[in-house]
Amino acid sequence: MVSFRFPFSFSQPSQPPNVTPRRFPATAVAASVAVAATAGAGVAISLNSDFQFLPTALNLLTSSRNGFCSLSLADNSSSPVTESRTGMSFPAVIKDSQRLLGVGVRRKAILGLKNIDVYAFGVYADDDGVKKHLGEKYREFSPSELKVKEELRDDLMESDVKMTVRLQIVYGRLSIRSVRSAFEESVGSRLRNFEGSDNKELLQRLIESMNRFTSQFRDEYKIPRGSIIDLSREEGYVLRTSIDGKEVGSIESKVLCRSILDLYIGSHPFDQKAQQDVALNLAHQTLLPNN
Ligand code: DAO
Ligand code: DAO
Repeated sequence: MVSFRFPFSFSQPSQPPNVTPRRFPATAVAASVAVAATAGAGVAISLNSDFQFLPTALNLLTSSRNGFCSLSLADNSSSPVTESRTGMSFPAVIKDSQRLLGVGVRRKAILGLKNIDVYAFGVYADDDGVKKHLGEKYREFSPSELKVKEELRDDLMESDVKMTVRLQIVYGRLSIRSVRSAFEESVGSRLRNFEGSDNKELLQRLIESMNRFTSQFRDEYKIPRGSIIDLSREEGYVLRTSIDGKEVGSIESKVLCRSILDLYIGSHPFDQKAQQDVALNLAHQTLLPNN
């Protein structure tokens, strides 16, 4: 059997209960869209195309570029990857076939002042699913062309390739209430993607699935530091949520799956560097030959 080297790259900064079901009234959504649109207007987020793929002769290779070090892992490496800022470790493969494409940190400003690290995250995608759904369409491209192709990430987000975003909680005082409102704020701000009359139905569907999703978060759930939350897209656009391996619920919604993935690998991600790592590793995964 031929052993094929799959050069994963992970960037690393140089330093190292009373639930009241909430609803999204149309007015609140409209306000959120307006705020998001205004906030986004003056911000230009550009993809750093200077991110370089590093060939790997060694399992781990470190190199400095633009103030970042990149960690490269060889193909089939089963070594976990540590997110350098938080020290949280992510397995290379989960659920038998979903491979880690990138890790990052979700930070949030409290009271507009201090930024806290809320959780570290890892983005995983099913090996065969990626090759099957994207391989044919993109086979003419080189890895360096492909890694900057936004359409590749878009296609992955639209597809029903099995994926998981694993969150590992860093901030020790998270309440379910703050998770619920952060989720509403984050995904709510993505609703602008569905603005316009053609998309009214889609917008309505997203709002309904957001409501179903947040009604899964019961106040009695505890998510102390170290908790692992898996947000998995399964076949048929089913979003399955689990906390420390225990299933919390599942919801079928293509638009909700897409909107959640958009937070991590869309064009305005929580962690730009993580999104770039995912883009790079996804490009390589797409171009791997079938076994
Ligand atoms: O204590 O009020 C506070 C600050 C909490 C910030 C919460 C951010 C929540 C982010 C979502 C976490 C998803 C698991
Ligand atoms: O970081 O702002 C954000 C959005 C995170 C989405 C979090 C979904 C968390 C699901 C937690 C379930 C807890 C019961």
